[in-house]
Amino acid sequence: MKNKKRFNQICKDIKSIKIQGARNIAKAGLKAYALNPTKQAKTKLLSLRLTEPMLQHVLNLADKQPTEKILNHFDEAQEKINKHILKLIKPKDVIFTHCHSTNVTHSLINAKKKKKNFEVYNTETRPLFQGRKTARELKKHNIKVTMFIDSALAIALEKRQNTKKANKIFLGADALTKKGIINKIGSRTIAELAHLHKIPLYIIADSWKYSKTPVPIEQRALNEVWDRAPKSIKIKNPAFDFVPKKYITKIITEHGNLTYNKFLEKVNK
Ligand code: RUB
Repeated sequence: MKNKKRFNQICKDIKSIKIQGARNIAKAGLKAYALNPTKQAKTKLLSLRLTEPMLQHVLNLADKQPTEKILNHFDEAQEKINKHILKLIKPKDVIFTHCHSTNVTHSLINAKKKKKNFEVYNTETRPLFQGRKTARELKKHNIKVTMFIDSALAIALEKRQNTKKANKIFLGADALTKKGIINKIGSRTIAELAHLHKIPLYIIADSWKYSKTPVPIEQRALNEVWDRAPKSIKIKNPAFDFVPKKYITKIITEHGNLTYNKFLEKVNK
């Protein structure tokens, strides 16, 4: 009963975004599955966040491998990613990011610890404000952060209204597919603007997010956008958006800093 209660609490925390981001969701899902290793539990966990192939990957592995071994992968992959990011960051870089991605924040924190001199611009990420989590975490590690409201995206990327020009964009990913990546809503707009202003867009992600099958886009509760909105007003709350590979300069995974097509060759071997 105690395990069931803990399992249900983890499910609740994943659904409510208390636990958020692909890696945290996959790790928490794995923990929950260890408490309740049944077919129904797996189905329930996979129904919580639809756009999470890494969770699926990890739950499938859980039937074959010890939890410890699966968990080790996350840190090993992150360490390799960190090394590539360290080479990529140049003095005085202004790096733009969106939402909260552990693959992104961990690599930035590592670069700061290795004395890289850069600053970060980020967006608050409505409706659930995961950008605040990013800003807090980076600031805690003495990284200079400037946060913008989502609608100020163009100002955050260009040199206007006393801002600098962001010269690199780092986005995480929930899903990596044959045609491109899926990440937090807003990512497509960021990618299109990056293309327009010739700002390189880097996707920083663990390769376990790759999916050979189509990945659905999660639609979230409407009250996250407007609580008790008039019934006559239609609201949409898509959690994620698709970014075509043509907008991606490079993807940085544990396999290296690669063009998207080279990455696909690696994962499809
Ligand atoms: C989080 C989000 C993150 C990816 C990658 O969305 O879009 O960029 O999940 O995260 P949400 P990580 O807040 O809706 O879960 O790098 O931590 O795996």
